[in-house]
Amino acid sequence: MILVGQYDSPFVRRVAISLRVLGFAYQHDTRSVFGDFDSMRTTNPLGRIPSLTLDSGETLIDSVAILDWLDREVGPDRALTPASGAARTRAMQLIALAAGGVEKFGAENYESIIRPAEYRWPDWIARLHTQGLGALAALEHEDWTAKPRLDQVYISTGCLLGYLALTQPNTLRDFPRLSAFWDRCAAMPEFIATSVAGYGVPKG
Ligand SMILES: N[C@@H](CCC(=O)N[C@@H](CS)C(=O)NCC(=O)O)C(=O)O
Repeated sequence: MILVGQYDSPFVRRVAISLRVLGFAYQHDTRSVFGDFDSMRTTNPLGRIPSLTLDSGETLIDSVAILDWLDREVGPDRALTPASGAARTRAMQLIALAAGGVEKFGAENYESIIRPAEYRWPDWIARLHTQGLGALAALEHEDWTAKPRLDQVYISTGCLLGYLALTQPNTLRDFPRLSAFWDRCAAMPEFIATSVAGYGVPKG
């Protein structure tokens, strides 16, 4: 299997950590969505990451679809998200908050880092930040010490927090439970193996 995309993308990172937790070996293709845009579009028509090329040669795109495939591949007993019922509904809601937070803080970072300064719209950037904070506030209510192993709620939330630690660490200061959870994640082998020294945008 080949995982395409750099680990500064929390969507790539949550796939990488899921692969590791589930015991899948993979190669890592570190082409950049920005620096290697034309090449990336030959892997994913949307020109974004992550993609996962399976041993069959088929390429899956989008972390949601990839994580769904991984869970089905290992079966319900080992899946990282409950297969059905209220437990699945609840997990999917928390994962949606985590992924939505990544989308909003990610868009904020793109708007404030990539967009040329003269074209930036402060009100829009503030709106994106408020939306991201909404996800953090909702997730802060959860008990982040309850589960003994990494599941998809923990992995996706940990990747959101890791992204914030990398790009805007001060944002985490007002969320003590999430900060403590991030400290735990950052010490786990799966997170250490997928850590990056700096934020790769616009290069990565
Ligand atoms: N819904 C997608 C979102 C993927 C995504 O937004 N990836 C970002 C990196 S974090 C990307 O490729 N951005 C470059 C672009 O969209 O031009 C997923 O879950 O995989």
